[in-house]
Amino acid sequence: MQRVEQDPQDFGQVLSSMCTEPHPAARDAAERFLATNPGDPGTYETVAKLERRAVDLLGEIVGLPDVAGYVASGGTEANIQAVRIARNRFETDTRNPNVVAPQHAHFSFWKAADVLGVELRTAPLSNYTANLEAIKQQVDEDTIAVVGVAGSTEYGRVDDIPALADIAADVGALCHVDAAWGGFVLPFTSHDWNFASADVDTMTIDPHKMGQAAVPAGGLLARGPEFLDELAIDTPYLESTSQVTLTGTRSGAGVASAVAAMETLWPDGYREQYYESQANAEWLAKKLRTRGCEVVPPVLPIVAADMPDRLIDTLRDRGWRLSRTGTDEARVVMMPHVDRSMLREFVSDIDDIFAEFDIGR
Ligand code: 0PR
Repeated sequence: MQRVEQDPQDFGQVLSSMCTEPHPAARDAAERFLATNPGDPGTYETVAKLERRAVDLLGEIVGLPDVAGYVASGGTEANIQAVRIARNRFETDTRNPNVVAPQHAHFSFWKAADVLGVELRTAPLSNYTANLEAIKQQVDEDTIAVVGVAGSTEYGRVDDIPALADIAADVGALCHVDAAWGGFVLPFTSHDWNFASADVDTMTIDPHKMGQAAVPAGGLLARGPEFLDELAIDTPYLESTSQVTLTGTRSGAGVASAVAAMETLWPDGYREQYYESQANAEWLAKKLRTRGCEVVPPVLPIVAADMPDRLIDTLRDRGWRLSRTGTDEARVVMMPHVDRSMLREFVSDIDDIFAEFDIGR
């Protein structure tokens, strides 16, 4: 049988991932809790308590200290569950439920719509954020949720969350904010994105992205426990009597590492990381512009730049893990492992390639 590589990749050339090296404290906690299951809180009490601690810490980060929620497998599960909350809440009111989201909503909402049998209506953007007029045109009396994105996957842009929450309230729908990636950088910006600044009902925020926890550690949060009650399923033979999560057995490692990361880094460590990542984003944007590439201004630490196809292909051949946006820009996500020295190597490779081939800049 062919031998398969047993070591994980290193992060030295990973430019477009939203995963990163977990903080050492998070790595250590994950290892200690590998064989625990927060899905059975009666048996695994310690990790169940840690999960409540994780939610409390997330509550501080999102401006709602007594927030309800749980540690999910990731942003996809949290988004699916948020749509499920809305669907179940309005089950008796509407036969054709729809969710209205700006076009840059993550593809997990398409999964949610498919699994839950709701219609997903997307509205065009203007200047990389939700166009409020277009959203208004899509909502109606069958709308169960309006989605806002706080840190879009491709460009790191933030929708006008208070305005979207108002639109949701006008039609009696819930407002869900997807801050899966942005949630750990937005507290240090002036954006209105959280429960304190708008009538947000549910939110996705993932410790396993900018939170520097081990995978899997996502977060689903809700303004109150009654929202989670919409998800409750009886569990007759467990010591606990019901479950609100989508998956059954869950990762205690993810929960413990999320707590360890947040206790270590909130708020000062995350603040420093945000400043460093944002400075790196602006540094790279400038370097790329002076090399003739058009760059989408990085509002949060994600840089998207138009690069010649041949440049991108050659960078990939040289080992850089670089993805492209839907409109083909190269996209660099300033995760904690993407530091200045790595970016210097990246830019130096770009210069090399420009020199080697006469690529039109
Ligand atoms: N919401 C937003 C705004 C996201 O960016 C993502 C993932 C999700 C939800 C879904 O989160 P999970 O993947 O945790 O379920 N965004 C990244 C993406 O789709 C995920 C990713 C992570 C991709 C690491 C590649 C990678 O190497 O691009």
